[in-house]
Amino acid sequence: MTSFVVVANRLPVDASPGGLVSALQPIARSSGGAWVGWAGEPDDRPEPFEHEGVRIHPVELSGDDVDRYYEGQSNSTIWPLFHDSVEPPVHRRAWRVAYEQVNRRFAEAAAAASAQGATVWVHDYQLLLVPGMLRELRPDLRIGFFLHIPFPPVELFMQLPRRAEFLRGMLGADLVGFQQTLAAQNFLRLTAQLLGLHPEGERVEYEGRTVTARAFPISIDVAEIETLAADPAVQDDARRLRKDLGGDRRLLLLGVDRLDYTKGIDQRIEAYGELLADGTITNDEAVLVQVATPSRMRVEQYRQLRERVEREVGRINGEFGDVGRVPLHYLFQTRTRAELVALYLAADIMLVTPLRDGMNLVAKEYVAARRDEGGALVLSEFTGAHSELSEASGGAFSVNPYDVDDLKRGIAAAIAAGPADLAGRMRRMREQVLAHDVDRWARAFLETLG
Ligand code: ADQ
Repeated sequence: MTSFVVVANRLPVDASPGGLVSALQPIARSSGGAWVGWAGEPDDRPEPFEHEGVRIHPVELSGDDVDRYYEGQSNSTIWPLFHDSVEPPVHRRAWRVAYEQVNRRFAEAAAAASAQGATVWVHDYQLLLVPGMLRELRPDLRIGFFLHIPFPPVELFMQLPRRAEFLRGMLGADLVGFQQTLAAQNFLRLTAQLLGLHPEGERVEYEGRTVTARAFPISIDVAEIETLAADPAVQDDARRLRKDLGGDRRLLLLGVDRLDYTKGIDQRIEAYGELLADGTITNDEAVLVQVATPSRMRVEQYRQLRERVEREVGRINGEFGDVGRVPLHYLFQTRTRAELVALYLAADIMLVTPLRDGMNLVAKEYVAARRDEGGALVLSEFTGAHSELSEASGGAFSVNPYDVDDLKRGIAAAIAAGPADLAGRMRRMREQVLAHDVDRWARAFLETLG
């Protein structure tokens, strides 16, 4: 039993990319803690084991659990609803039942792994009920909860069947963390509207305890990215990439995302196609590389997105490409960290244009990689990263991804900007990212919880 326990849907043991694991692995390691999570394969429960200095407690999910709790309630109900319903959420009673059963399993595993008075940090939308269940099992624990995705406005949350139970689940924590202040405010407002509580400032009394709701904007392991960016082999790769894509004369635009309908990938590609069609850019001058890591491919909406994107890529290359030179390279692949950093170094313009995103770590990784103060970031208003990289620093080219004309305007502005302007923007964004890395984020959360 340990005095610090992370509880998250996934264990930090495989190479599957995703914000959560890349953010938390270094912290659990440096504090010698335990991690409760699913190993990622159905019907598989290895015994607890040690991995890179972290005690791992696997939770078993059956094939049905994966269908209902993970792909169903988590990724087809809560995920779209919390992202402004950019795809319609699907509601199924059987999914809710499985979600509750699986959340109880996680809570029991966390209770068993925690020493008396331990600090337990529960993560994300798959485990909204865990703080409340864990509180019942172990009132001695200090419980923190962090939501990595947006928390929706009151009127959207109200659509969720059994909404009060989800809210009570979150209120089981002593500290509820969000990416943005607006999300914390939505949550507090909801405790009044749905449960008749009386929030004051960022606190609310619930069942004789004080629950605090506050924004803790997540960040990245800056040192990891900077080290890779300084590596001569990575820099060689970046030069080779540019050469392969047609030399320095060609402007390189880049997108890096999980293939997810919240990321605005199809809107981005549409805007790029229109820039080619109206002659703002030509196939000789510009090339877009879109790396999309496969994600949730068993969920229907994700399969449809993949088809839409692939059709549009084919159309644009067919229409504007030439033999041996196409305007759009689409890689439906997962790349290593070093390969991503080489792409970041090679890219003149990074396109981060989600319809809604809790934070978006790719934007911060790009900025951290640009020690040369080169490059430009085109960034959606609807990302958490926008407050730091655009509102606070004026560094990014801000766009509304729902408006193709505005996307085109933002990209064109980044293309037209002079080198001194770009270097100034990058310098301001770098100051922000370098001063707020993921260690500081975790320390701030845990000190507040402490
Ligand atoms: P995600 O939705 O997964 O995270 P993001 O924050 O961009 O989004 O993190 C993705 C991570 O995966 C990044 O570290 C990125 O480098 C990596 N990645 C993306 N594409 C890749 C590829 N093709 N190959 C390899 N790696 C790739 C969720 C929320 C976000 C929030 C994070 C952290 O949706 O809003 O920022 O959690 O809280």
